[in-house]
Amino acid sequence: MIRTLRATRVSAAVGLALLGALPAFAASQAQAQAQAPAAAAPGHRTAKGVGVITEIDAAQSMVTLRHEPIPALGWPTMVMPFRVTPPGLLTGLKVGQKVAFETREAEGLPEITAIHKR
Ligand SMILES: [Cu+2]
Repeated sequence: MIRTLRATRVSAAVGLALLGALPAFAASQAQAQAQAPAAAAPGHRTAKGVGVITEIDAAQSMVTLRHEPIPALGWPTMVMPFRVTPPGLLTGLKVGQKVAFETREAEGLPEITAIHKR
């Protein structure tokens, strides 16, 4: 009986501690969302990758990359097209260049939200 009471007190204390931490957590989440690109949808994963440009379609704001594995998204090495947002990110890039990029899951094709020569 004594043990049970103690356990109850401990879990109550943990619960209170978690409640106390919540406002700070919520604030940091709000800050992170405020700093994200305007179109960022909650729940869409983002990740960084490295690859080589195999095709650029500036008219469609598309780039095709042979990218290295991206463990955060569970992607192996592959060649795949990305939508580029904003399209101006493609300026100055050429087929054959090695690039570092940031990608975000989206409806349809994943989007590249940052890309530059390595
Ligand atoms: Cu891929």
